[in-house]
Amino acid sequence: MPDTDLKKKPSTRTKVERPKLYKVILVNDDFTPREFVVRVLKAEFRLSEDQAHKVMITAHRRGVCVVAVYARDIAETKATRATDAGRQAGFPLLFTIEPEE
Ligand code: TYC
Repeated sequence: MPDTDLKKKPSTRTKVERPKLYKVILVNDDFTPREFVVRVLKAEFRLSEDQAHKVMITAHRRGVCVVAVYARDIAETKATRATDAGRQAGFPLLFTIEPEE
């Protein structure tokens, strides 16, 4: 029996990490029109009119609202695109991302 067992099988229990999820957060401001916020939420996050209105009004009243949760690259892309849509229309609309607990 050699000291090193060359026939040892590789572990079949390789750990697979679940990708971390990120929240996309809508931030309130005093300038972006409500209808514009709703339009962006529907277009970028595929929310219904009703869902989009609820998210917009929650951010309006409380300051922020979680829009949706995604893998990091998708959350970053959607937050950037939605923020850019506001900027292109001349509004300070802001979406940020934050890791889930
Ligand atoms: N507070 C804005 C207004 O009164 C509407 C608004 C809601 C803007 C949510 C941004 O994330 C926001 N026109």
